[in-house]
Amino acid sequence: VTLDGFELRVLQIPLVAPFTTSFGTEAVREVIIARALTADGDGWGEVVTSAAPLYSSEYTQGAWDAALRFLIPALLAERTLAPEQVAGALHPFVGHRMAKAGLELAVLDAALRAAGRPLGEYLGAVRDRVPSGVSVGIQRDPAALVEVVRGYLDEGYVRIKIKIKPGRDVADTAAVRDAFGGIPLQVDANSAYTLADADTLAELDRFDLLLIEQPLQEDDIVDHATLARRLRTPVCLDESIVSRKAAVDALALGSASVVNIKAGRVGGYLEAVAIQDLCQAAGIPVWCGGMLETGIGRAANAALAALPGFSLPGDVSASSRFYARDIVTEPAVLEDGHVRVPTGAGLGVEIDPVALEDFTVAREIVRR
Ligand code: OSB
Ligand code: MG
Repeated sequence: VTLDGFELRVLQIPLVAPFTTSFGTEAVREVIIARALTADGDGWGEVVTSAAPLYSSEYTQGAWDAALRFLIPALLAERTLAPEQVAGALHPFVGHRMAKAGLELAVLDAALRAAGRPLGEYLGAVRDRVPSGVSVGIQRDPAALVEVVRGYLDEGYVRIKIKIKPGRDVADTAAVRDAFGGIPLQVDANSAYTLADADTLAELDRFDLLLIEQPLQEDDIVDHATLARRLRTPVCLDESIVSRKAAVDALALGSASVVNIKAGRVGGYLEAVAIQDLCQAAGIPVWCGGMLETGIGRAANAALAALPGFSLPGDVSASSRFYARDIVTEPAVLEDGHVRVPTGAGLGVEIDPVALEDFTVAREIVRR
């Protein structure tokens, strides 16, 4: 595409209920929406940072600054740019993967819309819908958790993931397992433990979980391998897998037997596809993680999750799991426990300009 510029917006969108993880509680989703302005039309992307660097080192104002100061100027320095060239143009800048991913998605969307090609087809999707799992935050107590999970099961979600943290692990998991029998169930610790907690984590073995996600810290790649040998529950990495290379290393060390793939965390949807390719060749199941995406990122995640290596249900839930109002005109809905892969050109969803404007708290346009 011939890039004329980018528009960035910070949005603040209220969540239908506060979302609590081991690292904190959020009631409003703060997110950056990127719009690529090209000679052939616009494209949309989502930078999935949060307001504070609690999940990873990235956060709204850091991504905003990196994008405006370094990333966007590097992209605008090219006369024309194919989506496949974005990562290379941004490679000199260390880190800031969520910012890079959001810009790459905007360029991808613009190029694919112009070519009349759906993102799913471009990425290699082999399904027209994907099984929908739901990520359930920490609740007041295990009884409250059971009621929240019951609601999601009633809606049709095919897999439940509960957030855990020290002191809110075994009893919470036991409550859900006891209430609902053999449902597909997994837990996500978001880095809240250390190897010293191995005995507690081993207690989760009796619940026949699909996996335990990211028990230790992002750079605890060796400790995860040690822990994996102590547990019967498969260890899945989220935060640690920041690139294809990180996945290669984790698989070589035995740090993970399942991988959560999030395009934002790894610097883009193309890097995400490369990780699914790697894992598929290695016989390692992958699933698509979520970052409370708006309709933009949610459409892209549905396309990604439709690739053949995604053999476990992802955190690709309906928009209504987080939002009463989305910024696209046809938000993702749950149909028989699945979310449809959009078939229109590019992301295959249209922006609701009024909703976009209503949620915008900051806006910047950079032109060549
Ligand atoms: O660890 O998967 C995670 C949300 C924000 C940050 C990290 C995570 C999550 C979730 C929500 O679990 C997943 C979703 O968007 O459905
Ligand atoms: Mg996670």
